[in-house]
Amino acid sequence: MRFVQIVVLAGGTGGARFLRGVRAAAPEAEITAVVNTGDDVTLHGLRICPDLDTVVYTLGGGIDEERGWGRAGESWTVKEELAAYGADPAWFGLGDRDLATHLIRTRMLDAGYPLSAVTAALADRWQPGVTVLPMSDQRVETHVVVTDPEDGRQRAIHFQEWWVRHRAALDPAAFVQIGVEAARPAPGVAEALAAADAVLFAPSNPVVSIGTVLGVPGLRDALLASPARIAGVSPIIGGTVVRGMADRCLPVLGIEVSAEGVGRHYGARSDGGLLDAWLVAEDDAAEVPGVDVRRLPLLMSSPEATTALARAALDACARG
Ligand code: FO1
Repeated sequence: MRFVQIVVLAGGTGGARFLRGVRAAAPEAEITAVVNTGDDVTLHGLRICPDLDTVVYTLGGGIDEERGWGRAGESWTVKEELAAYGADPAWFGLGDRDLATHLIRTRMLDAGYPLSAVTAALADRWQPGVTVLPMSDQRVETHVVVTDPEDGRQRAIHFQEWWVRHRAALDPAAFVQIGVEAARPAPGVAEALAAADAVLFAPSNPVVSIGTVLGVPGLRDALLASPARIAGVSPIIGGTVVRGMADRCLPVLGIEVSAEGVGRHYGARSDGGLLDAWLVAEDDAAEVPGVDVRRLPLLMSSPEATTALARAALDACARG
């Protein structure tokens, strides 16, 4: 089946790589990425949107492939200078090239442009070949409730501090999406879903990436109103994550760290959930009642493997 309009819900690195595969598998299709903005953070006075930047850099050829975030050919002079001043936080790596993105984004946001317009302006330079939409133009920030090891008291820290500073070592008690109640899907999201003939969940973090996107009021309804079948790709292979910290997040929501656990969490469209199909790794068992479970190699170990995975996800959306 030739797809005309594809929508992909995505987070950061894994989502961006998967999108590269979708673009290669369906070069003739209109692809819209609906990207998580819960990781966004303001540091040193600049608004930073990690998942949007990772998607735009990856599809535009500017990403540092080894790190999976930030710019290729990066230098860290400003970071060093900030550290020399003792300017907090020192734990977040702001590259010199990457800073230009944050300076432009912050200036445009301060001038009153919505995040979707800012993202389109930044993407214009990179020509990602897909339409990159933030999940919402309203600010939504994921904060993590942790127990402070020093005094045993609970406090909320920004997701970036939990992940970048503490490598998710502090046990999370809860994830809170600050501001999500007042958020709405960004312009173009509902329209893309209404016109879609395939909707894919990238193998991104089901809690803080895909979960945050699904938590935007109105987004689930727009998904379920779509004429397209919805196929997801498991971010868990053999009971563990390929990268990131989904294994630290899933238990907080009582979700088993397995392809089956995540598939059941998203649920079958036929009984109040979202999935029509669920792609899991060859060695993973996954009983997800009401969902068409397909086994195949999931590791995005090469462009060819990623394209094959994307093609399989699209095949799972084909009718009949
Ligand atoms: N991740 C790190 O592990 N260390 C960093 O210093 C870091 C800086 C950074 C700067 C800009 C950006 O867009 C992403 C950055 N990331 C860094 C990755 C970021 O934490 C993740 O991309 C997501 O937020 C989690 O998936």
